Amino acid sequence: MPWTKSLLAAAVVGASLSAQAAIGPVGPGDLGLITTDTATLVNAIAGTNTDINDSYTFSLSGLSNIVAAFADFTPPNTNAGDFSTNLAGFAIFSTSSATPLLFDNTPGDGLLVAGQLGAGSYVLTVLGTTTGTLGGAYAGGLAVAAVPEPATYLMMALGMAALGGWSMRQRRGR
Ligand SMILES: [Ca+2]
Repeated sequence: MPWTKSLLAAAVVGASLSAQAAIGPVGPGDLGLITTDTATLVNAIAGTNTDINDSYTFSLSGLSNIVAAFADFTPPNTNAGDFSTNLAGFAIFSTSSATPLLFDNTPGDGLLVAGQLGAGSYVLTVLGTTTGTLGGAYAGGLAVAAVPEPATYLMMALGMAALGGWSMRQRRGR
């Protein structure tokens, strides 16, 4: 493959993949605008039988694919006691509605959601209770990837067609 064609192909692939960045680890609070990022969300809560009701707010500028997961984080026991959590579930709400859009309240098979959300402001809530003598902790992730708009697909298709035509001309010219 001629190097100019390789460069062109690399540019087309590069344009179709947005850079994936990392946020955190961060505790409850405002994550700001997320376009295509993976946020690591963690918290440690002191005391046995302490209710966990943590909120993470974020906003999206357009239709996005969302994957989020949470798990009890249990470090090894120490002489001072143990540290564990009973997570009940988590949910993502629009800030303008009390109805969860994505949620998993069945921790037995793991806590995971996947779906799409449009532009807007959201709050992700984590619920549970600490069960360790020292308290508990959890760790989770929120992965956001922008869904390409139809115009982007059209540009990619035109780019592919241009590449194809260029390649045909090259072969005929030989
Ligand atoms: Ca589940």
